[in-house]
Amino acid sequence: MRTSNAGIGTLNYNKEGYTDKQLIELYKLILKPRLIEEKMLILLRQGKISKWFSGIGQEAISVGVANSVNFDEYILPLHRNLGVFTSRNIPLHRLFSQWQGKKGGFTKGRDRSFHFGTQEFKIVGMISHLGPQMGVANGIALADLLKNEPKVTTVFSGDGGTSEGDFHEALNVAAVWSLPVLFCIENNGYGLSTPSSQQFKCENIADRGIGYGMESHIINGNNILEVHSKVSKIAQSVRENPRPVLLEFKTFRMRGHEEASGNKYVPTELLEKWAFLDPVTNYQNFLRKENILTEEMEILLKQEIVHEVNEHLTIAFAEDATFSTIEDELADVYNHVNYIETNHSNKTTNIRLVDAISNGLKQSMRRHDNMVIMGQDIADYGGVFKITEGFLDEFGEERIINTPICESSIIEAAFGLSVNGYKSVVELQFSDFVTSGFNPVINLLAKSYYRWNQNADTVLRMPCGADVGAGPFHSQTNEAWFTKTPGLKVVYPAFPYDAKGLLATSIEDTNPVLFFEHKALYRSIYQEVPDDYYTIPLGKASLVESGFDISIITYGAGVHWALKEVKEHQISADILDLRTLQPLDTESIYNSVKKTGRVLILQEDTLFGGIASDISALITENCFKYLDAPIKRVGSIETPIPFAKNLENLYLPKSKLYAEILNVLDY
Ligand SMILES: Cc1ncc(C[n+]2csc(CCOP(=O)(O)OP(=O)(O)O)c2C)c(N)n1
Repeated sequence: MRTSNAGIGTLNYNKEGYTDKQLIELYKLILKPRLIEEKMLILLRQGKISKWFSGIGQEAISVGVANSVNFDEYILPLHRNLGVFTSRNIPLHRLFSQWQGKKGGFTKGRDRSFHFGTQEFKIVGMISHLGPQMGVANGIALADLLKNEPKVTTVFSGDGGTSEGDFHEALNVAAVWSLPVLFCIENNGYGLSTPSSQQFKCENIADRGIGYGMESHIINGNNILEVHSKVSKIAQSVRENPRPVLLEFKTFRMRGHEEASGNKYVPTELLEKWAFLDPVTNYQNFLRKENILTEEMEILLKQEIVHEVNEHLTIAFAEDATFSTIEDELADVYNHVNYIETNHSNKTTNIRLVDAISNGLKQSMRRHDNMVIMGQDIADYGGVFKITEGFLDEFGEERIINTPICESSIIEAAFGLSVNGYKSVVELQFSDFVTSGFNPVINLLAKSYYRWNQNADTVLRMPCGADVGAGPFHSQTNEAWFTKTPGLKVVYPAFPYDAKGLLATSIEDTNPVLFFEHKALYRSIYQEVPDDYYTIPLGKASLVESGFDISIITYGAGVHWALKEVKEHQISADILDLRTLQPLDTESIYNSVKKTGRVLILQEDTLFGGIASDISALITENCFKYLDAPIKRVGSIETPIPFAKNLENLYLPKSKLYAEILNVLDY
């Protein structure tokens, strides 16, 4: 059955506790987005702006909520929340420029509509995927708790968005961690064309609060006074007693999903019924009936807003179209931080790769008070690889945070922490499980700096790799999923010394870094490692073996496989351990190729679409005339990773490596 929002009855305004001045102020605030929208709809028809997601009929929520919280508290709005932006007093010309893709906006023309954030106005805008907003809010709220600041973070979602896993993960995390977040769900009856009845089964979204152990409320979303008075009270109580609260606002979307899509699928009776409940005209009528708003005042208020809109539109239209250069665009993909290179004393200890990582992580925690580690089973248990063993005692449960099994939400929280001034390291239990958090890595962490100059100061630790008899879901080395995505850095050490120094640097670096740790190397590779804290720059390969006949370019376990063959068969080879894959040290690659003229690129991952292919292409493009033989790529066979030892051996390229080296040498 096609049912939609059950409705909210009538609008009864209760002005108790409000002065006339405050009531008028709220009217001005709710009128403004309505008048801006009316203007935008005209401009849209004239082809002067592109897409428009209308919030008409829902303004009482954006405006009521935004004015219930303080200006120094973060809000995370969605596509229909113009009232949030106007309530934060963003100069309108900046909004207009943003919508026209101009530099006076917030994304230098790189992202559209409300897809931006601004630290200046404490707003974190959405990515298209909707749901991640909620996990980000958790991270921001967690940072407030860590700073002991009594603040509340407010995040919006539509009813459709509550079907996303992000919603469920975020509510669960917020409840378990008692985070001061207001989850504001605007139940407007439809998600695009899908009515609520096809979106969720329970009667009210608020009913879901029980399942998460979370307080929830249903609020009449068309009644500005009800929204404002109730949310103000709840926000204050959350500041005093930090906890998440689920707020369901019953409302209706009066126009189509976006202007081009229309709303033919909405029954006319519904539109008529809700037109009677219009949040702006009803409030206006109430104020008029109470003699708080006179006709003259009304005209004056409207004139003022229309004048402001027109004035700011003129500014935005006068602004030049956005131009840029390739250099400028590339320069904004990463935050170019100048961390201090740190050297170490000569005191060393012979330790394993796993110890070096643990050691580096601990020293970084000591160095950065604003750093937390999050992961599954990392606190008392010390993590499945025991890398954080003992950390809880030294740093406490505030900074060593066990997480529920919800990779997406935790990666989103890492971004929120970064927005609110915290560094984080997230331990993925196995790198395979990053698939459950793929969206925020690719779309949130990687793109935010380019979009609105917001860095994602987090390191994702990725225990990876085969040769451990662990089968298809605990053996992958999935770096290629990330090296392809601008905005991410990818580090992949093969030795304890490198692992410790590169981890320290990755943590210093305020860009998102995926730090791959090969499980088969954890306890098999020893090295003298400095006891002190030290850093190693990213983007510098290491020539671990020097020779003349062939360049073997590799990383991770491949370095050790290559070393074994070269030593055993006394081959005169360069073995270049890339150490970081993004940024990639092309200079060292080309220097080695120019010296030997023969190249074998070895990766543990399946061959097709891996980084070996790109390195091969780069060498062809830049060093073709130095080559004495075709470039050979060596990788695993194109299957998932099998469990049984013999099958795994068949899968991995180790056993064929020597023959392939000979082929290149003999060409
Ligand atoms: C992950 C994802 N899937 C699909 C979409 C396309 N999409 C954009 S908005 C929307 C409907 C959202 O409905 P709701 O959350 O109820 O918010 P409303 O638009 O009604 O305010 C859809 C399906 C998207 N943006 N992201």
